This record gives sequence, structure tokens and C-alpha cells, in this order.
Amino acid sequence: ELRYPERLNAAAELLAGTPDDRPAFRTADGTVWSYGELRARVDRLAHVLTGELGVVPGNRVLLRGPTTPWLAACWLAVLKAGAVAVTVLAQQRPHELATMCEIARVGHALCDARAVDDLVKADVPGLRIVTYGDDSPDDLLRRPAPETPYRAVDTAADDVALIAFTSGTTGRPKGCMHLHRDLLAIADTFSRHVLKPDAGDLFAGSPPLGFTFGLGGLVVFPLRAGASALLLEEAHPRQLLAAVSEHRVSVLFTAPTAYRAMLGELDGHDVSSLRRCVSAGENLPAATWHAWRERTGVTIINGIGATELLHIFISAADEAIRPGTTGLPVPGWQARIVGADGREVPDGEPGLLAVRGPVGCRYLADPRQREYVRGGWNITGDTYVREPDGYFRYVARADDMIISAGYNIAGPEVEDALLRHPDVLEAAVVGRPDEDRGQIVVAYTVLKEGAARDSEALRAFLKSELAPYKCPREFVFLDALPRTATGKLQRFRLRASD
Ligand code: 3SK
Repeated sequence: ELRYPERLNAAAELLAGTPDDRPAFRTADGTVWSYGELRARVDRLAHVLTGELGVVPGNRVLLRGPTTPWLAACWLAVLKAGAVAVTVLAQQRPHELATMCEIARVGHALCDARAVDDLVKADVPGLRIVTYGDDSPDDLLRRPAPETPYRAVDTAADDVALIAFTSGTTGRPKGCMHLHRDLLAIADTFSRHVLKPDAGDLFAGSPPLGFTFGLGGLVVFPLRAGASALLLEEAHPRQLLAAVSEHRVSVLFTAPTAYRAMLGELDGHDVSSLRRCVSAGENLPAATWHAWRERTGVTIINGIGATELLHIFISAADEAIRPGTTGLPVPGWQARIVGADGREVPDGEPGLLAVRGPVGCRYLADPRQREYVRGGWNITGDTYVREPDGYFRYVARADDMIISAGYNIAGPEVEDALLRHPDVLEAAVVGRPDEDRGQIVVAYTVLKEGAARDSEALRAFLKSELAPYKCPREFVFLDALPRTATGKLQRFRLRASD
């Protein structure tokens, strides 16, 4: 069991201990911030926040900008000052920002000057916006402040440190409150026991810091291990590969789609520095896992996480990996499969994934809390099976099961089969209402460059891979699949497009 002192400031903890001259953050253009420089900059920012800006413990401060060391430093400074960081994504539009500011009662915003227009358009009453990075005299980073160390506010381990928003794949955003101790707990469970980083590691990845997958993988885990992170403003698959080769990245965080896209671009890139590749955000098909291992020699660490639970709670590494499954509960976490009545279902049968551990879901003023937390267990909304050997295998999002002519069909199983076809780059399979069968299976695919749009060939291929009732009745070819700002597939948009 994890034990933390009653008084705890997560930012102070993450910044403590590593020698001043060790590298903390790097950027693609070769800039390096040492731990000493990071500490000094965080302290300056914390002085500005609590001095000139009048931020007091408990105030909510919105952070918005591309993934840069300054954004990470602002996040640490907000926590060090005892305030609550409210993280959002650079892609979120004015009305979404306005809703999140209203829900979280945000009073201040620290915003990269390049991302400020939409925040201004959000027109949030009483919001004080301070920009950084425009080199103007009132640039946050040029404001006068003492150069002296800033003494971290004496927060309780149970004080809220972070409000992270999740919109799921649709609906009004939900603010998830996370405590100072939660931020250390994700490092002391998943990172410590599965990732096992050391001080020599260089982390990089595509998820932004406004998504807790990125905040954990690119800030919390490297700092907790005294390691460093390469923070990339642009992290599409091609840029990720270039960064891995050029900077010798050893720990990579990204999503299954990016691993598939990188497979098509590996030639000419030296990825021999990669030691750990983490995949989350969506289910990782076994075909992608095998293809990546064949080409790079690295076994991807699959994982399932949630904004509600901050980071990954089921995963496996090294010889414990079973491709096609997500893995086992991360040490410190418990997981089981339950029916709609909350009772455990036998191994091998699908049901709802229920988990509990050191971090729990705490929605900010949202009645959906009652649906997510039932009887002390967090119900993530995923349908899973626990195999007799204890491994957890993803089936579908609970509301994405297709029922056709009385058969239960998991869209992801059909997608996995499609992804085994050499021409298919991406696939999404949904149910479309049908008078006779209730629903029919429809496959949306994105083909690899140059491949012919041949639905008969795909149909014939699937017939050799799947029981006939699972085979799609219709195929639709798209240039790209609809995704959320965090990269999650929006199946509801495909269903609505019929
Ligand atoms: O939402 C997710 O998929 C996720 C995955 C890993 C870590 C954190 C999150 C929110």
C-alpha cells in the first residue's frame, strides 16, 4: 500500500532530489533545461503567481499551450503555490473553454501567446489571462519577481492539485479532481512497477500535457525518476520518429494509431535507442504489437487508463506481456468484471470493467459521479473479459457492442481482423439500425497509400478470419477517422453519419 505524509506538495516532491546539473527537459531545437534551471524558473513563476497575480491556495488556474518546458514549468508553479491547475487542450474551441472555466470556476489563465485567441473569444467573466512566450514587456516570463527560492505552500496530500477534463467521446465535459498524492501515486504504481525508468532515460511522446496520459508520461514520470523528457510541440508520427532517431529517445508514449503510422515510415530512422514503448488511449490490436516487435525488436507495453483515474491501471511489461490483452492490474490496483447488477461474472465472460486503487474518480459537481463509482468500484465504461489466467482482454466500450440478429458483436474484434489485411491502415466498425436484424455491421476503413478501394477483397479476407455473422454488411472508405482532440475514435459520429 502507498503511504504518503499528511502534508505533501506534489510539485515540491517531483522537483526535489535530482542534482542541479542533470537535464530535465529538452526540446526539438536542442534547448536543454537542467533540473537547476527548471527549479529556478518554477520558483520565479510561483513568485509571480502569488505576488503580482494574487493567486492564493485553492484558486483554479487554467493552463493552455503547446507542449513546451514553459507549460510544464507553469503547471509545477501552480501546484507549488498551492493552487489548482486546470488543464485543457490546445485544440479546444471557445465555447468548450468557456464551459470548462465555468465548471472549474477558473479565475486565472496562463496561456501560451500562440493559443490565446480562442481563450479571449471564450469571454469568461472575470478571467485574468496572462500570456507567456510573446516577448512583450508584460509577458509572464519577463515580469519582475524575486530570484530567491520559493517555499512550496504546505498543502495536504488530500488537497486538490489538478482538475483534468474529460468529455469522453461526447457530452458535457466532466472535471476530474485529482489530489497531490494522486500525482505521486501514478508514478509509484504504473511507472515504478511496469515502466521501471532510470535516471538515464529520455521520455518523449505525442499526448499533450492537457491529457493526463501526456502529463504523466512526459512530466510526472520522468521527474519522479530524475530522468528527462523531450517536449515536442509537434508530435505527429513522422516528427516522433525523427525525434527518436535524433535525440535517442528511450521511453515513448503514444497511441496505437501512431504506432501503425510509424510502421509505414520507419525506413531511414534509427530507433535502436527505444527501450520502452507505451500504448494507451485505445485498444492495441495484437497485429500492431507483432508488427512493431518484428520491425523494431521492442515489445509494446499496452495499458488502459482514464482521466478519471489519472493514468494507467492495467498493463504488463517484459515477459508478462500477452499480446492481444491489456495485461494485469498494476501493483496497487484491483480489477474485476461485473454484470449490470454489480456482481462479479465468471472468468471468460464479458462484463463491465470495475477497478479500484490509489486514485479514484471525483467529478466536480456532476451527477454522473453516481454512474462511475458504484459500491467503491470505478466503472470505466469498458467491456472486458478476464481470462482464466487472470489477464484482462478488451472487448469494446460498453456502449459500442453491436447486436445483430441476436448476436453480440464487439466492433474492435472486427477492426482487429481488418487491420490484419495488408492494405488497411485504420478501421472502425459500428452498428447501423436495421429493420430486420436490429443492427447491421458497417466497417469504416482508411487504406494505406496507393491501395485500391475494393470492398469485395476485404469481405473475402474477413470471411477467412471471422465467423460469418461478424462480417460487415457494408464497407465505407474514408481518408481519416473522426477522433477527439485526445485521439479517441468518435464512433457516435460514424453511427450518426449513416
Ligand atoms: O484516457 C486514456 O485512455 C488514458 C490512457 C492512459 C493514461 C491516461 C489516460 C487518461
